[in-house]
Formats: sequence, C-alpha cells, structure tokens
Amino acid sequence: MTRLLDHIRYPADVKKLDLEGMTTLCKEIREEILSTVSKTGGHLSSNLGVVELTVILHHVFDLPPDKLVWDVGHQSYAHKLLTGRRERFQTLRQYQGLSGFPKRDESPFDSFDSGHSGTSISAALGMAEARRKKGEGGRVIAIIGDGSMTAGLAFEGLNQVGHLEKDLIVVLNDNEMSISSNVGALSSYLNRLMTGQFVNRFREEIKSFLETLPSIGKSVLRFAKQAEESLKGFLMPGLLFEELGLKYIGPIDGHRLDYLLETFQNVKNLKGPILVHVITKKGKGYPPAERDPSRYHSVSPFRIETGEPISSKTFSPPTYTEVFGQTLCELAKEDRRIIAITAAMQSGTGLEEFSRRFPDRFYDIGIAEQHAVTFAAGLALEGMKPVVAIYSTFLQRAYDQILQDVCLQNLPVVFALDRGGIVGEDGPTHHGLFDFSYLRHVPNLIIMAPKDENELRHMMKTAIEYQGPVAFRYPKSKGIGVKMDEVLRSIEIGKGELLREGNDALILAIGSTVYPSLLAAERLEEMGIKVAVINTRFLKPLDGDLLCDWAKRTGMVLTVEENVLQGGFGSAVLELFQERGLFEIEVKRLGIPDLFVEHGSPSILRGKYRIDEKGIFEELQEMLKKRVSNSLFPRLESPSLTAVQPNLK
Ligand SMILES: Cc1ncc(C[n+]2csc(CCOP(=O)(O)OP(=O)(O)O)c2C)c(N)n1
Repeated sequence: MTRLLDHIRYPADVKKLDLEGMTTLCKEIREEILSTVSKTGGHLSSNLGVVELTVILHHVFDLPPDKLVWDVGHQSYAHKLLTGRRERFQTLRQYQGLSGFPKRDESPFDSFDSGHSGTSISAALGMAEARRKKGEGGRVIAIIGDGSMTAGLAFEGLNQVGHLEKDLIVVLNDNEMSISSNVGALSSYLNRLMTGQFVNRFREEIKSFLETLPSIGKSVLRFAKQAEESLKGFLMPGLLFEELGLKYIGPIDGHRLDYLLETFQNVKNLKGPILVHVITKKGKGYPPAERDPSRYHSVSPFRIETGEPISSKTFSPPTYTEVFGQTLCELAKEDRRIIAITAAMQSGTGLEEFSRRFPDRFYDIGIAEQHAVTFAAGLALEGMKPVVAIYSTFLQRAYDQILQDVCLQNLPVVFALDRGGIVGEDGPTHHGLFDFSYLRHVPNLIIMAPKDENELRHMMKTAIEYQGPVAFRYPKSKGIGVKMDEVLRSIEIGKGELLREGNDALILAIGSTVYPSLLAAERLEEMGIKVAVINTRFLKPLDGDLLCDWAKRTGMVLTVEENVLQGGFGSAVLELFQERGLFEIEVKRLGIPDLFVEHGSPSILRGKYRIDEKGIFEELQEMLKKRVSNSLFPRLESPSLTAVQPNLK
C-alpha cells in the first residue's frame, strides 16, 4: 500500500492536504521516524513531539521564501521528510548520509545550520532584518524549545526582537523538558501558564463581564489589578513575553491539527513580534518514549517492540562518563567542598548518581554554560571546590568566563570536558575538536587528558587537590578495559609517562591517541623498528625535559592528537622545541586539519583523518622511508631502519 508520505516531494504537496490528509501524514511521519531512528540512532523524543507542528507550519507558510529556523535542530526530522529528503532518510547520521541537524548544504529549505541551543531567535531576527533592508517579503519563524529558552542567548535575541518591534514569529515548543526535566524560574513560569490556561479563560470572561458594567465594574477591575501582582499573570497570560514586547498567543495544544491550523493562519497575517506558545509531548506516539522521554532523547539503535537497545551482550568496560560520575561520588564522599554543576546534561555527563547522593551539592543550571562557569567562580571564591562538567563543544560558549572569571583570578575550578574528540554521528556541531586550542593559551590553567579510564580517576584526584583552575578532557566512548586501581592517587603536575623505549622515532600522544600509538609502535617493532611512545598526559604544562630528551635521542617525532592541529598539542610541542633550540628534530603532526569534521561513525572518521592505529603506523613508515631515502640525514646509520628500505618507492 502506498503511503501519503511517499507522494510528498516538497512542502507544496503538504499545502494540498486537508485536515484528514494531514492526520494520516502525521501518523506516517511518526512511523518513518521511529523505524529509521531505531536503526540509525538519533534524537527520537523531540522529533516525535513536533510532527503536527511541523506539518502545519509547512501547510500554512511558504518555504522558501518563508523560513523556518529550528533551534538546536535536533527536532528537524519531520521537516527533512517534507522537504525532498524522504528517499535518503534511511541514511540519517551515517557517513555521507543526511545530517541529524539542519544543513544549508543539504537543502534550500534549511535556513540555518544549528546544533547548539538558543541560536534560533537571533538568527531569525538577523534574517528578517536583512530582508526588510532589501525590501523583500516573507515570514521568518524561529522554533525554540522551553529548554533552549533557558539559554542566555535566547533572551538576548528576545530583548532585541521586542526593541525593534518588527515582524518575527517565535514558536515556543513547550514540552516541559530539556533533555531531563526543564529547570529554573522560566520553566516554573511556563508551567504556571499551562496550568493556568483554563483559569485564564475564566478570568478573561470575568474581566469582559466587569468591563461591561458601568463605572463599578472598571473600579473593581482596577482594584483587582492593583491587589495582587500575580493576578496580572492571570489577566494577561504570557505577561513576561508581552512585557518584552512580543504579542503572546497560547498556550495551544500542539497535537491538535485543527487548533494549530487556525492559530497559524491567523498569526500569518499579524504584524509585529509574536510568540506562539505551543504545548507538546516529548516522545508522542511511541509509548516507551512518552513514558521516559529523557532516555529516548538521543538513542542508539533499539528494538521498536521493546524499546531496548540493540547491543552485544559481551562484557564491555564502563564509559569514561560513567567512570567520571562514579569517581566524583567517591571524591565527594571524602570532601564536602565538592560541588557538581551541569548545564542541562545531568545524565549525559554521568551525574545522575551524584545528584541522588548529594542533592544539595548538585546544580543543573539549565542550558547556560556561561553562567555555569561564573557561578563556579563564585563558589570557588567562597571555598567550595566546583566541578563543572560540560561537553567540550558546549564549553566553547564559556570561553570568556573561563579566561576572565576563573583563570585570571586563578580560582580552583575543575572543568570536566566530556565528549572531547570525535563524537561521531552528531557531526561538526558536536565534535569536541577545539578544546586543546581554546584552552591552551589561557594562563594559569592546567590541562590534562587521560590515556584510559583508570588514569581519568587519578587525574580527577589531581584536579581536586590542585589549588588553581584545571581542565581534563575525555572521549565519548567506552574505556579501554584496563584494571582499575582501588586507591586514587594524584599525578605530579606536568609529568609525562614514557610507555615504550626506542631509538628510531618517538610518538608523542595524549588522551585517546595513546593506545592507538602503542599499537602502531608494536606493529613497527614486528618490522624491526623501535619507536618510543610517551603518554604526554599534560597538554599544559608539557613535560619539557622528558619530551626533549627523547626527541634528541630519536631525531624524529610524530605528535598525535584528536584535536585540530592549529594551536593544539602538536603546536605546543613545536613551540617547546623551538624554545629549547631543538631545530634539527623532524616533527610531523597528526590531528584534524583546518576544516570542520563531518558526521559519521568515529572509526570511519578517525581512519579518514589518520588518527587511528593504521594512520599512525603508515605515517611513521612514511617518515622513516623519507629518512632512509634522504642520504644527507645523519640518522641513516641506524641499523633498524634498513627494515623499511625494501618498501622504498
Ligand atoms: C549550548 C548547548 N548546550 C547543550 C546542548 C545539549 N542539548 C541538546 S538538546 C537539549 C535540550 C533542549 O531542550 P528543548 O529546547 O526544550 O528541546 P526538546 O528536546 O525538549 O524538544 C540540550 C540541553 C546544546 N545542544 N547546546
């Protein structure tokens, strides 16, 4: 049986449908999203929640020239299905397949590339302003969740929207959830709006009635208005937004196509800044996701019938995130000063157990990374030991706060950067490939990266004991599976670790690149080539003596990092050699070149950028071959290098 969805090539086809057709379409979109995400993994709950809203927006507005700006963009799957990408939908999040987020390169219907929260209002306003300046028409609609509305950036945008008083539609998609339950005063406010909606209607009726009464009615009303500030909220729902200069409309049931249709048809013809408050259910239509929307916010492949993940039953080591969460609990038991802070990523950063065991020392501060860091600075000033656990990519937001509010004042704040390195299917907005570079030049900051999950534990103890700012970054992956030490010990600041000796070449690795480097060195040893490997451990301060000593012995150094090459680990090594006058050392750097890394499985991407065992092995072979072929090079005499000679091109 052919589906209606199969006949929707572009949004124009959605416009032809009546309510009944759109109801069928919504059902089919949900089935398609569920079936695809169960195989590819992805953001399930948020997408299931916006199906009706997406269909109606495409039905009412004309894309392009009208534009939809999706905040975060993790809820754009239905939009993709309606804008010419249905046939490729099965490739979602796969290498060279469709992105899980809006991408201008992918479709003319995607107006803004997103992935981080809170950008939609600012971007939409910029587009709308530019169009006005060019004399072009078309409506711009920002769709933002209640979670993302907690981002300071969203308020900065709203502030200007109200000030300009020009046409812009903001759709607030309120499901009362961020990834976990939404937090903060704004969330409580929205909640009151929702629960108050029936009361509102009643109050409106009273208000109209009072206004019809000659003289007495008006004074009673005036008295009522003055009597209680909170009454204003009842008489004028959405007062907060109204005060900011937006016309508030809502709340509207976001799963009723008829309500949505009527509302947006009216809104389309209204002038000025408008906020439409739509209430949706995260995970709508798939019972396991409706019951536990957080668990299905971002999922790996799962069985639709049970909702259980499809994963092998074999033993696997804990993830770095889990080790971080458990170790922080251990440390917090001993040290009452430890406070954990997350920016709306309680489960993602492994802090659920901490939040249960130490509720009064745990803060989920919403999607507000900048605030998280300065809040931590304040805590540290008063003698606390704040641990700010934020994904590497999201901490980019708080660069100034790290520099200005923490490091300039040399405050003992611990930064735990989860998802450092390639994260895989979420792609360029989510890879943590810049942290070495955006942190390395900040004075006072100590920066570490563990080679395995056991070293992560010791680094955490080191960080907690250090009397200044410290950052450590670890990958989104399972650990190596090493034996875990019972007793935590601190590592001497700035001390690297020589893991293998060898005189033919030296690999300098850090964090996730240490084990692949060791494996590559083992393979080279089988060919008779002896390569030394150092686990640098500290990006800052570098273990200058150890690194230079071994660099001099071998004359040839390969640095390997899961970070961009510009300003990263390899750059730090080059600077060190330059400062110490080691100009003769041949240095090659492996890492991410000057580009944004696409989405795809981590193994494909690591292979592509040669930061896996194979890449390191081949790179060293190349370097050694060149050395052999260059007869002027003094280290030619090394007997073990003959091993690479037969392969000379
Ligand atoms: C700056 C930033 N911090 C954190 C995240 C991680 N994140 C992705 S979606 C999300 C929750 C968004 O909630 P909401 O906007 O209400 O959308 P919903 O998923 O509920 O539809 C968070 C915290 C992010 N994308 N960007």
